[in-house]
Amino acid sequence: MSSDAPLSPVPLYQGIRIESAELRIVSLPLLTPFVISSGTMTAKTLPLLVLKGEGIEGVAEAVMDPAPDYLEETIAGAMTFLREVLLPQIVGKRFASPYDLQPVLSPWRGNRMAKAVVEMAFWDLWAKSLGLPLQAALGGTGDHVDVGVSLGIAPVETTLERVGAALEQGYKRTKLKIAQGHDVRIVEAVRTEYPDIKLTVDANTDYGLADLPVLQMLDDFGLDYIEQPLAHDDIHDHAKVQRSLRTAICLDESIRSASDARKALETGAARVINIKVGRVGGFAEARAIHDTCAAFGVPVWCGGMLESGIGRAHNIHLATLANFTKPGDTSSASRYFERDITNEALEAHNGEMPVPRQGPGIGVTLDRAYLATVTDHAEEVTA
Ligand code: OSB
Ligand code: MG
Repeated sequence: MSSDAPLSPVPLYQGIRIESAELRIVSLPLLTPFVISSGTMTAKTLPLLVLKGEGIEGVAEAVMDPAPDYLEETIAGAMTFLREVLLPQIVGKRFASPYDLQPVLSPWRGNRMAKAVVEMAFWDLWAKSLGLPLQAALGGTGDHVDVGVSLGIAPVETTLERVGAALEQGYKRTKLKIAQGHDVRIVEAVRTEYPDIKLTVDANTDYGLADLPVLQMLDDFGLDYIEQPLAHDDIHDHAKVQRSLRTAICLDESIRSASDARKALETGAARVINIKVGRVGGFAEARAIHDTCAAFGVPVWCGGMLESGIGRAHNIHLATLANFTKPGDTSSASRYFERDITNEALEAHNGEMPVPRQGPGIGVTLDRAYLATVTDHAEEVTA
């Protein structure tokens, strides 16, 4: 049947005009200092970005530290780059999807953590505008993700207590931070007490090729993987070490992009990859790394940077993608903070972290009253 009535045109999707950006620095005290080979954290300081448009807010946090100890970026550098370069290029403009941000972000070198916070906040805004959970916009499924704990460097006795507590709570994998002189002894103690648990170590770049004998000693403990033993910017030498080990190497710091992942997997530098969306420049790159690894038959897992509930929510949604087959680092926020900046508590039960679903997008909301009390600095970028 045809009708004589003219077809009514489908309204064109206009995208989202970003009206303004709220940029903060937030400081949350840590319940216990977190010690890794490259430094000790007693508080989590994070840049928080809220993008506003179409009456909706998209939120994300950035993962760089005050000092360049994990990777090169710093909070001070990122704040300048965001305030003076990236945010003025997007505020007052309209974007139909997160991919339309790439022409603004990709011309600039590096600074993937600063780019990520912009891209991630827009994904939240976009998913909310479509009425979708972030997970669905990304292509993930399921109502929870499997998680383990990351335990900072501590004396053997303390470590054994912490491992015991994590296992009692049902966490699905235990990751021990190691450093030169704090490696074989601690792994041996944990392995002796817990012969069958899923155990990994993370060196945060503390070793060099000359330390191969130590890494070969770690090879005897049935570890699921050894994370980032060598330099942050070195894929090549990881390939050499991987050839001399039975245990898989997992790369974290060394993987900034899908092209890094391809190079690492082609050269055999790793057999597992840790994806942190905040490290690699956002969800577009995180998904590209995920897909590259899947094509190589290599599993990935979702790392963490002691994020507040905002960053944790982003991580959980990402980790529902199919190739995140190993337990991630997004454990309960209450392990780190007395109080979080989200209204919703992100708590794992039996090693399963529920996907937050308080509305569309990231599924958690800012506790504005508490946020105000933990904000060190706030500014607004308007068109
Ligand atoms: O290498 O994964 C890392 C924390 C700070 C810097 C680097 C790392 C970490 C963690 C913490 O391991 C994981 C978490 O968020 O619980
Ligand atoms: Mg790591």
